[in-house]
Amino acid sequence: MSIVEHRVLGDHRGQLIAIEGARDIPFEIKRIFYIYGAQPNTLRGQHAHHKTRQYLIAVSGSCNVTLDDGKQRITYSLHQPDIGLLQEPLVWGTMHDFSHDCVLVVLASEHYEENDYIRNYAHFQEMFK
Ligand code: T46
Repeated sequence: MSIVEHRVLGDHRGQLIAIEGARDIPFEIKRIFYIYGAQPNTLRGQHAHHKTRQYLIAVSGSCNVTLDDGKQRITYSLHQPDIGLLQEPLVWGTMHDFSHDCVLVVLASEHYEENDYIRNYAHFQEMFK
């Protein structure tokens, strides 16, 4: 779980950020999805993954992400497009406090597979006993 700051390749035309799988983030990218139009008071996520690694970037607007590794819970603020947050497997993630213009892009290490999800927090906690 860590915040990464990316180099901004800007010039008079505007800004550009490039993120390459297995170079700028520690996995090859198999899937990209994004969330937008989330209500400010809504909670997204609220699950962990067995295998999938995720990398989250608020390319527009802002949101908070609370990561819980079974020992500690830390809330990160994603509020600029040049920072991203790595969410490792077996880390419970909750996305919240979305701004109205938030576009949260997620790069994932695996294809979508519902069996990879741990959606019950009690089961998640059991894994650390
Ligand atoms: C995460 C947060 C930020 C797919 O068909 N393919 C996909 O790749 C994904 C991510 C979802 N779906 C389907 C499954 C559900 O029927 O889209 C629907 C909504 O998915 P979910 O309820 O999991 O959405 P969130 O916002 O709670 O969570 C998602 C990701 O699942 C999660 O890994 O970190 O976005």
